[in-house]
Amino acid sequence: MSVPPATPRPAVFRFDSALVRTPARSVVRGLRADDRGDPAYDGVRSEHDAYVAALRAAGVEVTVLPPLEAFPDSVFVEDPALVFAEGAILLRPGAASRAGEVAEIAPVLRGIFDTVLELPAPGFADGGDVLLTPTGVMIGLSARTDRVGAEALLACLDKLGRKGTIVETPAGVLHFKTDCSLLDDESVLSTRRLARSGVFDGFRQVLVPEGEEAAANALRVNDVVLVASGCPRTIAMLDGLGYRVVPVETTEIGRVDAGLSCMSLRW
Ligand code: CIR
Repeated sequence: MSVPPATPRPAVFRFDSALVRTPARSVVRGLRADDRGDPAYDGVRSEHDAYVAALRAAGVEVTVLPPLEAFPDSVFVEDPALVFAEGAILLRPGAASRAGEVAEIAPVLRGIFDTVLELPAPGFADGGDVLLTPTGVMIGLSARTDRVGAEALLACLDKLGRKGTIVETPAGVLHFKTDCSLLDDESVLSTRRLARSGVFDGFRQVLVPEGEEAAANALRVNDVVLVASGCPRTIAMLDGLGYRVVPVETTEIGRVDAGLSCMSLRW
């Protein structure tokens, strides 16, 4: 009997589909580490619209879910679930006010994926702490993702045929991916404080310039890299390295700690 050749997985930054959620008016009361004032709702909406347009321009079919007023942070769909081409995992967000977002996104994911796993209690894990790389899935421990949650997530990933490793997030950093993103098959964009931990040894490391730490949460989607438009030195650096950079404004949504990965689920 001949064994069919294994189908190689496409590059981890190749996506056909994405889910996003329209920001609720309550987004102005979203969680934040430092209070720099509430975001203006209209500004959040137009930044979100531009983000969706950038994903579509990158070749992704984007499904827009309706706003959830009861959940101010529900625009950040990356945190309550993880998705891969082979299935989804419903997570347990570490912020109490966000726990109910899982029940809201669960039926949507069950309608899309044949396999939907559930992270078991009692641990917690946020999708913002999970970085998919060509060599495996990194899970950062943080104030939102605890060791019990991370270990339960390793078991879920194993069921999907994915290998995970548990790493540390620098103290005071919201999520692991607040400080990093994948640029291509061998390169990561990282803050200096995260790279210093050695977590990316083995990768080509591109460091964001001092003062532009917010740029580290970029988003590689197909042939382009979405980067916060308020970080011109990072944009120039990536441009100089040959990446096709698409600047996306995050001024208002950034007041509630948005990055570019956290506003979509992609597969
Ligand atoms: C929160 O604190 O949960 C939201 N205000 C921001 C979440 C950002 N998510 C992410 O980076 N994955």
